[in-house]
Amino acid sequence: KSLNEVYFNNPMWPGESHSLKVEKILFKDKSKYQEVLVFQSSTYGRVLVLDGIVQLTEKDECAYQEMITHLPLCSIESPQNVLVVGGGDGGVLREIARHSSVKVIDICEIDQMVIDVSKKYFPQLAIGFEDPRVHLHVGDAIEFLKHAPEGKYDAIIVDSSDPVGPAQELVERPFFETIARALRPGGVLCNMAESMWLHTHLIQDMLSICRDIFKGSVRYAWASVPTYPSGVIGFMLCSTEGPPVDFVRPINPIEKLEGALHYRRELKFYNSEIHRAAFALPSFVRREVEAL
Ligand code: AAT
Repeated sequence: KSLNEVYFNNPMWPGESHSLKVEKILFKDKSKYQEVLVFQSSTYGRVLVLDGIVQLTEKDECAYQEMITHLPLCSIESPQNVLVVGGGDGGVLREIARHSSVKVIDICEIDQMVIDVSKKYFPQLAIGFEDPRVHLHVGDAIEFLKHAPEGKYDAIIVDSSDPVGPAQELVERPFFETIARALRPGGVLCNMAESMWLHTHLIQDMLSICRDIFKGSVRYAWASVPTYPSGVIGFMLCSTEGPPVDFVRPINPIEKLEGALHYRRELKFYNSEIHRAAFALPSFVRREVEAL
């Protein structure tokens, strides 16, 4: 294979690649769903890679996990029932657990190998599984949501991989319809929503589907995550019809929640100012979002 074929052939970001120096391969195996790799990098700590795509590094996982969790949970008053789709590393669970109002944390991850690998190599993320409010379901989230009780959840967080492989259907209309059904009126969804530099069309498609289905509000936010393609990641926030949700001004600020800032470990990235700032969009993105 030529270097071009090796480095620049991912359909999600053709023609570019980001590299990290490998100190040591710690784990490599093929699960039923994907290739799972863990390596020690020289500058970002340990790295989890699925099918050749970086899912997290020890150094910058805080930015992604804290944002995808607290953007939705701080936007509603006392969230109680929360569902995580994907997220088998446990990092999002760790963040949800900071919210003492939460009573039930369901998680549906398709790949048992991701969970096992995280428990072994990323204990500071997998600690999320130790919270007694967590109920783990290993299976396809598409099926799980089809059978979820109507109106059960206050918030659903979709921490899924890119839409190639097992996450393909997680960006399609029927999936969003089952999410809306599983949320209570005025419930919120936060969905991983790719890079504004690379995936304009994918983001526009998700936005127009969600504007159709979620009759409350739909907003796009973003944050810097250096090891994701182009160095940023987006989040789509949606609410169902019901008590109105103003995502831009957190009604349930993390700074006022008892113990939340320090629960098991200090918050590293998220605060209320970052929350509000995440919704400020560059002009080209604003035009694309408004053009719909
Ligand atoms: N918090 C780490 C970030 C991730 S991990 C995404 C997880 O979603 C993986 O563990 C994968 O196994 C799981 N997953 C994929 N498809 C499904 C499905 N159909 N049902 C349940 N779980 C699923 C995401 C990083 C984003 C990277 C951005 N480039």
